[in-house]
Amino acid sequence: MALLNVLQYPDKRLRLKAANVLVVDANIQKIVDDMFETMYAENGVGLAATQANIQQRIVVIDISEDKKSPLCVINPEIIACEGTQYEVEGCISFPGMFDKVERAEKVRLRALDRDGKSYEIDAEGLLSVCIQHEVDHLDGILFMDHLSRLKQDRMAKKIEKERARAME
Ligand code: GNR
Ligand code: NI
Repeated sequence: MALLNVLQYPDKRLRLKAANVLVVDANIQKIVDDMFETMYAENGVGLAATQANIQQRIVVIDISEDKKSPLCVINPEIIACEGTQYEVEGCISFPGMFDKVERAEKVRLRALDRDGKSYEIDAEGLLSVCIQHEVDHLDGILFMDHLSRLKQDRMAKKIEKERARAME
């Protein structure tokens, strides 16, 4: 297993669109395992391959307290959604940035597991938010894109300032 480097905004590679996984083979399983290790090391509840500069439709999620409920999500499809919720989100690619985002309240997810087997689950609350946040990443969409232009500009400026300070 190995830790992967996580891209940080404003890295343009976060905007790349990931391609479907054609076969879930040992190569893909290695990426999945490395992504879980990286997500746990970063204290995240999810990680999309795009964040690790891998342009394949692979996501790992674990929203449990004890971090013993890994969910492997390959080629995710949100096949139904219902309602709306408005909750605070963060992102490993935006350290220290948080804001409320409007999402569907419930989603039905279809995906492949680590063995390449298709499954479907219904999700609500944080799991539903996380699924939508991660599928966005695979399409090059970031949580800040859901904010008002004013909030986007403020967040970009704040990040720019912090980067400038870190360079001193
Ligand atoms: O760790 C994460 N926490 C989180 C909290 C609220 C809504 C979404 C998330 S996802 C984030 C990890 C991450 O950046 N995944 O792409
Ligand atoms: Ni994220």
